[in-house]
Amino acid sequence: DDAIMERWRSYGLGQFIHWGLYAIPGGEWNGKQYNGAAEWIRSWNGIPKSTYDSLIYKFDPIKFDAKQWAIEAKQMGAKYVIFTTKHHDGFCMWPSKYTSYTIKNSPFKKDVVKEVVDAYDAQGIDVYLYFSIIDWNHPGYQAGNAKPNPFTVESWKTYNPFSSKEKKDKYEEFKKFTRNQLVELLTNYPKAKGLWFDGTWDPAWMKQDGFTDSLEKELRALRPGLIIGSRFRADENGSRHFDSNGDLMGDYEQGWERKLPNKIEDVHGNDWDCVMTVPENQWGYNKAWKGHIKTSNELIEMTAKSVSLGGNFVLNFGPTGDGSIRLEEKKLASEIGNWMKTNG
Ligand code: FUL
Repeated sequence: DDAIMERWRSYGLGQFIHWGLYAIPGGEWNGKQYNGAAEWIRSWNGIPKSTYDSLIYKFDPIKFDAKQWAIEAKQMGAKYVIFTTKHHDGFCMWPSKYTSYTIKNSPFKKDVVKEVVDAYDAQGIDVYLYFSIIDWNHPGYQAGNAKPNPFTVESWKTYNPFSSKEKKDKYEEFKKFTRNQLVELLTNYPKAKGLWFDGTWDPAWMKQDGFTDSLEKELRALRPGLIIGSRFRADENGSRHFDSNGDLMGDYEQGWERKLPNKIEDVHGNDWDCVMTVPENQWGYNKAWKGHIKTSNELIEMTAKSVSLGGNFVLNFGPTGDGSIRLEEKKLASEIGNWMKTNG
């Protein structure tokens, strides 16, 4: 729908928020600093599932104030926000009825997604829901989580991610679960304008049997005008964004992660967004935040460049385990906001 995409195109600047259980350790486990992305700590640090999952009993962000977040986002000049409803660890920031691994069973209990949607909407900021297909908590997901060995163009073509019928059946359950959660999100939060997908690079998800095609149709029928990024479906040829004809799948290209296109030709006439971290590769809260920390001038330049190349620039924030936004991020937001007021 053109009018709807026109609105999307007018955003320019957006805010990304990565917030979940991983904000509690903040990149540190048992006193050890961990170098990878903080939201991946369970996977790369080899933390046993049960140990990691028990973070749920510690999730009590008493400083969380969605209204204040939204006010500050508005001051920064953000026209839309993308919020992590569920990251790879599988923890749901809304009370999903399809799993017990949700905010409802944490000491906090409140529906964070609802608070975020309502607060941002009240400020006139459009809300998009980030949703990870990868779900380390769901047993069915694990069933399809293997790569061909050796992993080559040829081996991929004939690869069957399921070594047994049992695994295939389990993965079918996972697909149903994923479908149910997406329908649930769109039903619970009708104000949300779209979905931003992640974690679709798994063999079982990539090896399509038409499932995501029909699911996409179902979601669009449920919510006419819904905006869906290119990372949802995956083409047989292994591309996450373009089908075998070279056409973009979804409404805009989600391919520009932590990098900007250089010139207009790079975007092939497609709509696109660029999602950017402040330090090198940290989306979730990381106490240490090492490496080059981008300045507001750099971020403003990236915003201007994105807009001049016809895209949206989305700056990431990683609130802490108690629900506050770190001072460094607040400072950047207000500096960007000052520039946006006169130039946005
Ligand atoms: C990536 C994820 O693996 C990161 O953790 C982050 O969410 C980023 C936006 O997408 O693919």
